[in-house]
Amino acid sequence: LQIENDLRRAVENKDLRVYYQPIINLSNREITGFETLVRWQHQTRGFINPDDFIPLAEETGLIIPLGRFVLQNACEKMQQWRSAYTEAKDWVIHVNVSGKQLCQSNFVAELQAILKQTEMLPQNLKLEVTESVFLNQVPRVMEILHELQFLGIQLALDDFGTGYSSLSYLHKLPFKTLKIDRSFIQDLEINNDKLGILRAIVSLATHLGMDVVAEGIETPHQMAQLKALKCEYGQGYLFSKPLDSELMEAWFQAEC
Ligand code: G
Ligand code: G
Ligand code: MN
Ligand code: NA
Repeated sequence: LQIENDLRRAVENKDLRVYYQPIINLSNREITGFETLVRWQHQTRGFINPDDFIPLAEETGLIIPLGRFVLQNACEKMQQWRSAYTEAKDWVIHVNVSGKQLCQSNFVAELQAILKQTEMLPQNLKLEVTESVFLNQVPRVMEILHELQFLGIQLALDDFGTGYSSLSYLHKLPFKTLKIDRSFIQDLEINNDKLGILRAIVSLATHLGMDVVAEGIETPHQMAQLKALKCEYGQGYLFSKPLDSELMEAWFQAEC
């Protein structure tokens, strides 16, 4: 397949860009961290979004070198920012990790090597996984998640509410953070059911001692509604869309 060869070459040549989107404390609008989102800079097709190549990367195993590249870049950038900005002391960098990547036999060892090499503290890294990682190899996934927790790396359950949300496992797993999928934040102004679901999710997470991040906040009204529900953190176009590191730095200097 042409596209597969292109992706293989892109990973080898590092024709990938790492974008960052701020995660905001809704009560004081301070930055608490960033989510890392990869883009593929294709030679003829321009920027390709991850939804259009992560599945292929998973199928072909290219997710392993691709994921390593993203982690390495994210940790390096976070360390640069930490030394450049006083505000950055407690920032946490979020990195998406797919099931195949997580279950790779030397994932934890490679991650530790990256942390060591970049001198990054494990508590400043948060890995985001979706519920789909539990579709197979549940005992193995549990084991790895607990191993990561033991190392002090934080974990977030991403896209909550879209998948196979089994409430029964939530309290057994070492997730520090619940990220509410943006479909629950869209049309919040006009949809009372969504408000009810959101209230229930925030209450559930809070009772389990988890932080909550609302994704896809686009309007001040959505932000106000989330604050009223005591949702503490958010991300979305209202604050900033995902930007490359140079533009993110410019945004930070203008806003903060
Ligand atoms: O903007 P956005 O199109 O960036 O991201 C789409 C999806 O791609 C997100 O749901 C995210 O989980 C996934 N994604 C983005 N970057 C990465 C990455 O570095 N690794 C993995 N595994 N998934 C990613
Ligand atoms: O990993 P995850 O599926 O949560 O990735 C977040 C996705 O949401 C990325 O594709 C990112 O570009 C997108 N996104 C981030 N903020 C907003 C927003 O405010 N509105 C919309 N429509 N998408 C957003
Ligand atoms: Mn995510
Ligand atoms: Na999400």
